[in-house]
Amino acid sequence: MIKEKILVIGASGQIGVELTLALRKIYGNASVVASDLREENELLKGTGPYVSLDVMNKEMLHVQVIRQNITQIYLLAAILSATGEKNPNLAWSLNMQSLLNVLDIAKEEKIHKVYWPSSIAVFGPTSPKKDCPQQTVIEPITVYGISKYAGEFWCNYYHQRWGLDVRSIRYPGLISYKSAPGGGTTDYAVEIFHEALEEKKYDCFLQEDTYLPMMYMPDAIKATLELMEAPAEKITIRTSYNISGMSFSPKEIAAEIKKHIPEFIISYKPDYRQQIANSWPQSIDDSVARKDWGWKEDFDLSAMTKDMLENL
Ligand code: NAD
Ligand code: AKB
Repeated sequence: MIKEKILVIGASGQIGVELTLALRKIYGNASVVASDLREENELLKGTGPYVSLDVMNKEMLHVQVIRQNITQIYLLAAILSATGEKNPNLAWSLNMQSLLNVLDIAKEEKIHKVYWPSSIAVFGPTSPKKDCPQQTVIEPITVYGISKYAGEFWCNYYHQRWGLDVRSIRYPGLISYKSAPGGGTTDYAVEIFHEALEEKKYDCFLQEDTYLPMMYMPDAIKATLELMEAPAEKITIRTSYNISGMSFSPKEIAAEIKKHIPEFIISYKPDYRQQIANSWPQSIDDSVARKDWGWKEDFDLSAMTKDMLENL
């Protein structure tokens, strides 16, 4: 059996920390190299190798891939929806160039597998709101969504043209307690827990009835590992897979938190992120992922809320 050596780019971010730890459990600490532009996350310290790396510097990235004998790359560096609208040029440049650098090096160095996440942000106001299907009208209105949709087609292109085994998931908004979210529209669903515990109140930047697709981090990690471990012949989607966990509104998550913290109160002050949220579907049809590689979530709103409050 070939010994895999994995490079995680963006390892200090919300997903990167937990994914790196999960990969280290499977492949061994020394076989998973964490990397990021920012400093090593506290939770990663002492658990395995870390290199400081700017994914935009293609030469440096190439050197690391060769020097570390990398066989798989997980690319997580990106600028998310809300921050992207504040600096569209930077978001486009990072989100596209990082992917093109990785795909190019992966092709040249015959990397076995590449993972790159897309997002429900690819969908726009003309996509179906409920149970949004895998293949549908896709007209994103954020620079983040545009970059993700273009990225999906680059992944598909490298697979079709060069045979690169690149795989992807369109994550919903992710909720976690280990590492903080980084500038998304769905971040309210993490902030609300911190504020509920510390202040017993939360001023939400989305309206009470804004339903969005969401997922608890353990499910997102499970989906990522399952997709990456599935036999190649099971992967029929080489753009990016829809996956679904749960769907709720700020009012509903507040009611769930209130079951544990009765004095908790929520108020609403929608800002520019409301328009982004309004453009996305409320729920996702993930039947293709279920059929192809057996996807099934473990957490619903009530199980996730209980686990978040216990762990924070
Ligand atoms: P994050 O912002 O928390 O983490 C991204 C990490 O990338 C950060 O640690 C940052 O320092 C690093 N980074 C930025 N520029 C870099 C560079 N030039 N070189 C190296 N590292 C750099 O983001 P996240 O939430 O962990 O998201 C990871 C991926 O998952 C992204 O592609 C994102 O679009 C996607 N995604 C996330 C969510 C979510 O809810 N968190 C939902 C859908 C898709
Ligand atoms: C965001 O809100 O930008 C992310 C995402 C859904 O991609 N959480």
